[in-house]
Amino acid sequence: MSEAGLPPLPDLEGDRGALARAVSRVEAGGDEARTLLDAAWKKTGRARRIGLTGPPGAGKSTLLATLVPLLRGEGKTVGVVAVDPSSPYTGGALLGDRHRMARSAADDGVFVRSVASRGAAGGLARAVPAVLDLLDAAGFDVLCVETVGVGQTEMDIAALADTVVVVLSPESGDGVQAMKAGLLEIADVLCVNKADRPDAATLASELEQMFDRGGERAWRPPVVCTEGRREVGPLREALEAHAAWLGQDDRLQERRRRGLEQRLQRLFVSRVADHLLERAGERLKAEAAEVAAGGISVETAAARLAKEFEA
Ligand SMILES: Nc1nc2c(ncn2[C@@H]2O[C@H](COP(=O)(O)OP(=O)(O)OP(=O)(O)O)[C@@H](O)[C@H]2O)c(=O)[nH]1
Ligand SMILES: [Mg+2]
Repeated sequence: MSEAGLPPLPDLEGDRGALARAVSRVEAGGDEARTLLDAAWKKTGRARRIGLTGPPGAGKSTLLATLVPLLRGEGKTVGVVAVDPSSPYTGGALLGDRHRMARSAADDGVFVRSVASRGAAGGLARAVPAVLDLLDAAGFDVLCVETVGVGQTEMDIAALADTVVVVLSPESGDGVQAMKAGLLEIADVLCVNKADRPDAATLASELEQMFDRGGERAWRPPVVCTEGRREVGPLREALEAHAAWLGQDDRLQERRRRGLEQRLQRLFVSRVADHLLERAGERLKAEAAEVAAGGISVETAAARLAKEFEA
């Protein structure tokens, strides 16, 4: 069916079906997605954006499944975007998160969407920021995005979220891993989940010490302990505290401005890269063959190509 007759921005607030279709259009990308996003853009900026990241299995989805009803209880509408790790076999989205959040599924004030990362090399799926913008325009009060913090993605989430929650669990040396991966640097709230496990308190105090040694930060991230399935109150409070802090002066505006700049930069670079790869395809193969034959180093081949396609 042709979409040409559709208004630029359908009734996203009143019609959940229309919203779901609009999200799919945005995910598909291209001109149609951009028309929609241009129309949605001026309605964005109202939603509070919370990002949850952390190692696989730390309890991000479980926390959200408890936090979302809490927010609903406060009268807030909530959009959830879960970015699944792409499967090397199918590239499709894993639906686990969806099922776990089924409790909220019957509620019209909650919208849950799984987005496949589809191998967007080293970064968040390109569509994720756009989907968040669309949900923002649709009037949701709070937007939550869950990503697995294992690679580049954590840096991207900092550009998207007003508040980044890094979720760790006392298992498998999460604390040390997180520090190595640079996760602590982007954390606005540190959430030690699985507080029912014996080592949780130790991990929490280790993290406190890391922050104490880490020098002055304008915002010292609170370390909170949660039990994903039932006790998320401390996380809720920490989110409130960070929101209050962001509300002072023009901190929130400044953070969002920097985030937009970063998004723009990434989109620009990935477009240019796509374009160049397309143009340089044959030459790349030829250079690779020469490298393989032992003629020149990879470095020299890359420099040569870069110079050739510079303009
Ligand atoms: N004991 C205990 N188990 C928990 C707690 N929170 C979550 N879990 C369990 O930990 C496992 C992983 O939880 P998820 O919520 O799927 O973790 P996740 O961080 O979303 O995992 P990925 O999406 O794969 O990165 C599940 O079996 C949960 O039931 C908790 O507070 N205590
Ligand atoms: Mg999950």
